[in-house]
Amino acid sequence: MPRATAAVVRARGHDFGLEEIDVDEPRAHEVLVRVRAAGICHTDLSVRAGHTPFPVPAVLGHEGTGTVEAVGGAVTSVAPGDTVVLSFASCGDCPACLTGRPVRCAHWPALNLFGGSRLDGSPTVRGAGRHARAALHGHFFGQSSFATLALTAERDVVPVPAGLPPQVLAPLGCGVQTGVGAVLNVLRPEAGHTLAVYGTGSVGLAAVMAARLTPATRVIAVDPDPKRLALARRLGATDAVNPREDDALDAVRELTGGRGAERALETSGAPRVLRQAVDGLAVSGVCGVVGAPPAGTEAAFDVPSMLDRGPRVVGVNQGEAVPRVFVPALVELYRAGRLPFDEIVSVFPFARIEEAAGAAARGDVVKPVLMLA
Ligand code: CXF
Ligand code: ZN
Repeated sequence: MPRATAAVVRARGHDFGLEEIDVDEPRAHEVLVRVRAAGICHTDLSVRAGHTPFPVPAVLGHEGTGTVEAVGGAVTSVAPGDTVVLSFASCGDCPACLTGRPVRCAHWPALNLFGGSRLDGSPTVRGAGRHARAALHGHFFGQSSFATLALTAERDVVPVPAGLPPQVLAPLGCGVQTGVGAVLNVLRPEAGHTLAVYGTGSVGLAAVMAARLTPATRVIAVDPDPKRLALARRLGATDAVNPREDDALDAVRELTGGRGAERALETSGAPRVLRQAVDGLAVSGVCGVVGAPPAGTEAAFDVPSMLDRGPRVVGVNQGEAVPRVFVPALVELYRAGRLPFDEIVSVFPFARIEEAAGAAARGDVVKPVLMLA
């Protein structure tokens, strides 16, 4: 069994600890990837804190890039040595997968979140040394990329050109795909529209960058951190609103001549902000919801104004992207200088994963990326 070094969360709320683990050999349709870089996403920290359910002890990590180390006997689209980006898992066989919506895969929760194993229940990772006999959960988003080796299904890796900075490729498969896809695949602002982006973490800033590729004429970034607002402006926001200084709802209405924003994206996960985002919509506006609060969180809406104004509130997962189509497009747009993802990345050595997680939680960095090799 291949041996790897992994960041293991032994119990809810505990630190990541580097440990040796064993990773299963690839089955027929699987790929073993030597991970070079892995992004930390809010969902990793939410699972670690116990806010998003996943069995522990576990190897988390659900964004990454690396080189194919070995492939199963039926794999045809990648070969050892190829550079790949890791993305979420989908079954490929259900009606949603067969109609090009892998994010809506019938097995999405089991494959990506709650399972901790392959769909058939078999583990993909095992503890080594003194943890050899204890259970270890992996296959997080079909990958568990906080390890020097990740075992994934062939359909969940995206071949990309060699030679690009791994720290830029690493976050494409979740955070970046989520923000850019929300704008380009779902909200699709039209000429003259205003897009209001609530929260300027990696998803919000990726959305702001993507808005520059659309005919939206006004892009309003809303965030309490002045440094983030300055970065949002550099990446394409035409206006910045600090809710600590101004009422965000009033500000959005004022900036849009009283109409409200035709499109909004809520990335903070705070129900109060979601309410604001919906209240700040123009008539027939659309609000995408990507911010993920703890399981069970509810939000309130003004019901009569739903009838008067016809807002649409749309949950968006992974930018509703098909990774094998969308990630290569993201790579091309980065190479052309049209989506400068490098501007939101800060790199950390793998061994400093706790420091990286702390910096992200404090908001000191936007997208921490761990360098594993
Ligand atoms: C997650 C957010 C929480 C629900 C599953 C998808 N997206 C990215 O990490
Ligand atoms: Zn994520």
